[in-house]
Amino acid sequence: MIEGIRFDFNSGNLLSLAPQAYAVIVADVEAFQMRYGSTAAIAGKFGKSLNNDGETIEVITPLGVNIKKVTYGDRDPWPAEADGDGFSLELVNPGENPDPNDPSSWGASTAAGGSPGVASGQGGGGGDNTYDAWKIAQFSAAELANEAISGPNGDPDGDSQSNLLEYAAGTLPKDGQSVSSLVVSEDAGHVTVTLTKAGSAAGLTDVLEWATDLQVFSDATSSFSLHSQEDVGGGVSRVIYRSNDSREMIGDNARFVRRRVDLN
Ligand SMILES: [Ca+2]
Ligand SMILES: [Ca+2]
Repeated sequence: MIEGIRFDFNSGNLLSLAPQAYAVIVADVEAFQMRYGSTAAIAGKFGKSLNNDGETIEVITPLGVNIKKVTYGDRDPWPAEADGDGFSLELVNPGENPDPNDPSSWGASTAAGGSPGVASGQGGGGGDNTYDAWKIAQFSAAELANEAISGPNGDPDGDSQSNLLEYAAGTLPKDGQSVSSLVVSEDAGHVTVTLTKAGSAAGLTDVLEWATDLQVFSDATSSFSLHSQEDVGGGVSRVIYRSNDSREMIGDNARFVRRRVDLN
């Protein structure tokens, strides 16, 4: 079928497929179901893996007739988001029988982890923008089984930023160099707080708190307004909040500012 992997549907588990139905072929059934649940119809297993940089895929009938052939890539104009960041390459309108060799027929999955076995963006265990979907894209099956590593409070890269904060801020949970910062500054007499946010992060309470000492923090949400938001790439924005009151009026309240992230 292709250079990297080969799969014969005749020897698989699924010999027919209804119109517009989905099936997957996977490398490891157990690992797949651990990540995505058992909703997807699994036609069978393949060995090896597809190349992240591009490869040719062919679908051939038992009589050797080529039904589809596509050589995908990972460079422009192919969707860059699908290159190694946990997003999958998906046909945008599969029902319209698009030309698979035209890169514009393809897009990156709406959620990290893709949506194997169901239509794009329709869930599938890894298909929504939740912490669970994010961790599936970030961690291996063995790591997912260990809450201390992949759970929201885990910090496997030892950068003192919990997985949950890395999810909210759009940083990498297994790269200690990939960290987010909270920069408190002053702009025209007002307090500004600059931080990064992953645009896809959902299901979170992500708020600013402040305190006059390091003991008692209180919610500062209503004291700040969104000042600016700038796309810094990779689906991450640099967001600046600005205090509604002047620095002078706030007094000591903003001596300490922190970001609190909780799962809803
Ligand atoms: Ca960390
Ligand atoms: Ca990190």
